[in-house]
Amino acid sequence: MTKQFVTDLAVFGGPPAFTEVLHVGRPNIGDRDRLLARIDEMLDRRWLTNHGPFVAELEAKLAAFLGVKHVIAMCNGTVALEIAARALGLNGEVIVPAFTFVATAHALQWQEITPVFCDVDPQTHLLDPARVEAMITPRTSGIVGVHLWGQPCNVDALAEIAQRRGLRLLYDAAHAFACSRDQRMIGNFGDAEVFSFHATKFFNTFEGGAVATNDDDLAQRIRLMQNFGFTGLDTVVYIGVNGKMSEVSAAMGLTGLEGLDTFVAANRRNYDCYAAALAGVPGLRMLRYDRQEHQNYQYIVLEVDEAAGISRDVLVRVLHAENVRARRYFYPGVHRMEPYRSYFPHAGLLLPVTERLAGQVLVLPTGTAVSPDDIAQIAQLIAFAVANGPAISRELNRLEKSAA
Ligand code: T4K
Repeated sequence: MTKQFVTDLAVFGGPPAFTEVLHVGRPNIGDRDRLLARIDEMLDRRWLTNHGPFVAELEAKLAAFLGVKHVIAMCNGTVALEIAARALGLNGEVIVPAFTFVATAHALQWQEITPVFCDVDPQTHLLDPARVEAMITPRTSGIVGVHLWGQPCNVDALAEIAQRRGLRLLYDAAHAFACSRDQRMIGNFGDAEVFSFHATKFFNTFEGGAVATNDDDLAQRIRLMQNFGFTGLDTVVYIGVNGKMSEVSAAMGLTGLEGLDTFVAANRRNYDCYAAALAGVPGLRMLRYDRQEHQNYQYIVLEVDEAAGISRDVLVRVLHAENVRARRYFYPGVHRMEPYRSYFPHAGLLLPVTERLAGQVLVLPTGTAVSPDDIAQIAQLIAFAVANGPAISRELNRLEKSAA
């Protein structure tokens, strides 16, 4: 529905553009019949978890897909990060970006490893290797890079720093399943890489995750830690937790793998629609992916700067009222969340790019649940809001004052 006047916007009482809410991270489901057949098979087998045949099949298929020696399927990405960090012997301080999901830092702090927040590159939003070097102290044991939005970190520069300074290098690849760097799949870089297969991810196992590594010893330690440290029926040789993936999750994963091309195609189509429809809207920058690489195109990321004449937060308010649930990932920055805010109240001084991005970035709905028509409407709404930014902000202020 085209908006003619500012007062037509739902935020001012007009009818919302969408009757149903459009979400970021609507799960890709895949072939329902194939999934239900697998669940039937699993129930008939009465083998529901603890390294069942679906988990084994999924791990083998993931390893082949990524071209990596070991894939260890996990119950979620956060536990996978915790186990990988522990198996790598991370301790003291570890350098991480603050422009990420809070789990990246929590996985360390949970084990009393101090995350040291490092700023990111303004174009890619990825850890800036030059700044990483400056954050290293005698207590630093490693670096956790995040392949944010599915883009690969500067893996060469980070590997060089890690090697020269004797640090472990772990990647949080939660966003980067099915993405590549120089045609090499993410999963092959650093000491290990951790995927999330959460429902909101491009490829999901309801809840789930995995560690990928080419290091045999590390893979062995991770497997032990993931299963309480058991090596035999009654033998425990290591401290461990329960990080196992269940069979029903693996069934979802196997079904999702069969639908991967369809998911990518829908995301790429949506990405192209957004790029075309938003080109030329002042003050907006849409994050561009390298089309020469494998990409999952799962995140439609916009930066809204001063030239837009509307703040990111007002734009999000306008979109939410229209039932477009755009997200302010990763506002306000992990360093501004507890416990980090209390531990490091001045961290923001060293994170100017993170601070700016936390105030300017928004992520738009995509995936198989979003159609090109939806995108045309969302883009129209955004263009309308930008064209009328000052009037919208004035009217919102006026309403707030009169309500107070
Ligand atoms: N590292 C990074 C860089 C990550 O992004 C994440 C997870 C992790 C590590 C940790 O991995 P996991 O332990 O989660 O495997 C969501 C996800 O819960 C989280 O997995 C994800 N990152 C993060 C970026 O997004 P929230 O708090 O935004 O979730 P929520 O409930 O608001 O859902 C997001 C949107 O998805 C909503 O608009 C609703 C929609 N949704 C969600 C679910 C669960 C659906 O439509 N259907 C669903 O089933 O964190």
